[in-house]
Amino acid sequence: MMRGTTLKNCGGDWRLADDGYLFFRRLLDPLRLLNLRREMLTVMHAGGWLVEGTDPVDGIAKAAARSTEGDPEYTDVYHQVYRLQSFHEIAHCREVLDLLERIRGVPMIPQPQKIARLWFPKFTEHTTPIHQDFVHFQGTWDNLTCWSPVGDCPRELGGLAVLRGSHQVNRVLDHHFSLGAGSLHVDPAAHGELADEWQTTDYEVGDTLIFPALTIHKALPNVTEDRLRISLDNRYQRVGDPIAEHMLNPHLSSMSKLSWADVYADWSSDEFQYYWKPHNIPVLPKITKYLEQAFEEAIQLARSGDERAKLHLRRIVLRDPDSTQGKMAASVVGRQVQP
Ligand SMILES: O=C(O)CCC(=O)C(=O)O
Ligand SMILES: [Fe+2]
Repeated sequence: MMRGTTLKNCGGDWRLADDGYLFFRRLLDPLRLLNLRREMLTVMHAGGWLVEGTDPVDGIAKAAARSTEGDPEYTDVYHQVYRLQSFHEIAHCREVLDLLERIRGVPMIPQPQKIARLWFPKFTEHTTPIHQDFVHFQGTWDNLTCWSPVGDCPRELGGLAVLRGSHQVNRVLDHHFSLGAGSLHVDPAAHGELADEWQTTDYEVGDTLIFPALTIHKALPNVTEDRLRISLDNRYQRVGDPIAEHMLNPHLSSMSKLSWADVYADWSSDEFQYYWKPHNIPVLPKITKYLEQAFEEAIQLARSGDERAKLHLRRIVLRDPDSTQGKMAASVVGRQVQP
């Protein structure tokens, strides 16, 4: 349970090795983020997600538009947001890169796959579950995730919480099926050595939380009445480290086709287009066992009547009916499924 402990503000103090995270207030320029917020929400407004007559920057969501990763209607709007030049450019800002290069002592590069989370209110069963990033983003354990809300993010809006010191398990823990972003969940209680020290804060615009790929973390539920939670989570690696192949692609492009050429179509500058190519980063095949195991678990759980697993399988049937997983999911939940 959340003990109400607060993230320590790092200032210049390097605590990564002890705590498994660093937290900086106002690392990013708040004005730049607020401009990005307006741009992103203007796209969401055009996609029908916001209450008519409200200012897009307030992020007031229409209940009927609720969707999440895995839903085709989420990907449709998300991929429009994903085309924004400013959304990609912010991952290259010097404040972050200089800091990460001081931490690692070598040149760092943002991975091509940038991520935004556009989280609807009161859709709490889809909250990002407890996990280690390695199962999703792979590459090396030293990759650093930078999570920043795009706008203020008080606890009730569902910011990130980290389990202090959890990176010291020094291995990838067993993850199991869960609803919520990534579909994978780890139970820290199953690993006795982990202290129950969850830490979070009321984030303000510009704040950034940084952690390596083994640190256990989760999102808090967005329990606000009607506000979208918008955040960025980008990953950085040493220029010489290998990258998992899927991180070279736009996020959620496996759910709905989206190429870098599509992403770049309306950009006014090519400075950050295909910026990783000259570095010839070694590419590793994607490790598929984590998600394959979660799918198997979802099938077993759905067969024994688990509603969350059934919901997960229905999404797959809707999204991808002719794939191997889609057919197997349909054999459990049927083909005629309501979104
Ligand atoms: O923002 C979220 O809900 C998930 C973010 C996350 O897990 C991450 O940044 O690694
Ligand atoms: Fe994560």
